[in-house]
Amino acid sequence: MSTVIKGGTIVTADLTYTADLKIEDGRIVEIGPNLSGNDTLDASGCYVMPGGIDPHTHLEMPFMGTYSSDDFESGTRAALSGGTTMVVDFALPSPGQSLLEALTMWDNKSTRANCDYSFHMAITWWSEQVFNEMQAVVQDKGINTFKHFMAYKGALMVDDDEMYSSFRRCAELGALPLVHAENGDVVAQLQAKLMAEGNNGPEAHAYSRPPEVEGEATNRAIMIADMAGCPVYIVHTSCEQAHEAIRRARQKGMRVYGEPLIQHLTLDETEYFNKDWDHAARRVMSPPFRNKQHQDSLWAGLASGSLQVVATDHCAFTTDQKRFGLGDFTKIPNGTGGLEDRMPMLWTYGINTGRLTMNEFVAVTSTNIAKILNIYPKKGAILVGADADLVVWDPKRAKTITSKNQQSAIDYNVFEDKQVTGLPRYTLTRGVVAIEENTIKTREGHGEFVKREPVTAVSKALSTWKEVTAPRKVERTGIPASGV
Ligand code: DUC
Ligand code: ZN
Ligand code: ZN
Ligand code: ZN
Repeated sequence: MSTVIKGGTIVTADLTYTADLKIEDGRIVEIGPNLSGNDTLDASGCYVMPGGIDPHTHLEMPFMGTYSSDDFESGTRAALSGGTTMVVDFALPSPGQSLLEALTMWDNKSTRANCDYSFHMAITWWSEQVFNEMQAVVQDKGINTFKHFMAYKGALMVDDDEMYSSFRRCAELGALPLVHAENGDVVAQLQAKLMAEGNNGPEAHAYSRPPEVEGEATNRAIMIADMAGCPVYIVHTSCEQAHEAIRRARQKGMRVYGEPLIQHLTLDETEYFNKDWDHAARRVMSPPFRNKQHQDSLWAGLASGSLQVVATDHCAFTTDQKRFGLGDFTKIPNGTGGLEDRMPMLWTYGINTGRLTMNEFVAVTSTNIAKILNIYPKKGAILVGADADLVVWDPKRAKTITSKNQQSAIDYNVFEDKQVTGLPRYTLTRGVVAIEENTIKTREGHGEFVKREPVTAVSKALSTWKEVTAPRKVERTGIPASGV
């Protein structure tokens, strides 16, 4: 059985050209003119692109006294309907829990996935057991990324001692540390102060997490990574201060990556000043939305390459769940959805405005992260032999985003009423059509776990270079006999 995608324009991270594309057994087998096969998908007037990869989701995650409401079935269905064909979710051991035990829990949940997926492993505590299990996670389980929370004090947060230990272990194992960069100690004090002053509404959430707490933590994570001799990936980069730290580090030759979210690119802090409590609380996430100056900085980073990936941090809570925080903003479950809307929103606000080129769009939604995660060209590529995870993108298809027609399980959408132009005509997961315009053909359980090999370090970080080029111990000729 073969499928041919016919009459489209292929767009990759570096090329735009006209060709047909033939698929067999879930893979691309031929690219060229006038191909034929058993089935034909009409791509005339469309762009054929690598399916999106969202490297930052929290599906069915226990968090802040509840569980995020999209599971691997509804979450990956939402992903496919918006042109995303792979997600990377966070396996989150509770402090004290074995990493491998947590991974089994995530393995069990993910059996329902409609598209391929992988996991990042979170380091939420430190011990000899964690040190040892990290090796099994990388070498036996095919996970080459470890997430660290510098915020959520008293819950998920790790301190600098734990982070430095884990980063050094990542360096040994060829793994990439990921960081949620916010200074959790400062956030905790600001939260207490705001509550004591009677400022308990969702707007206080934004005041408790100013850009400075993110900028400080981003700088700290980058410096600690450099001292540990590993690269570092900063998740949900939302502000100029964090972007500046990443930019500066990259300019010095450090392998530092930054990931803005589609929410931060397109929604701003005024959402928290909405008179309607539910409206504001539904948009509570960390880091919070920022002002236009920060948004412009993120767009500029995507265009210039100082920021590499657009993700969602999809962590969807219903309105009822958000209401846990009535009277105390610190109890509003943090998180927003976006899996279904990331690609159409980025196309509308990036391509249709002229901020990004189509090749940049493919790079930041798919190819760059495939390379960072070491799964390129299986994913993120249109090449013979690559998985046929593809989106046939109709730049003229338009809709108004509304929760009434969404795949996500929650009862609202943070992009409600936004007009988008640019939507999938078809989404294919390993050659199988999962979405055909408005028809959902997803198959529960079709998704497979994608193993990721460790990366051999090709260079040491700057501070490590210094260490090896300077003398380790100075042979002294003059040593005073004793102190006074
Ligand atoms: N931020 C959120 O808003 N939700 C999940 C975790 C996170 O860091
Ligand atoms: Zn986070
Ligand atoms: Zn509203
Ligand atoms: Zn997250």
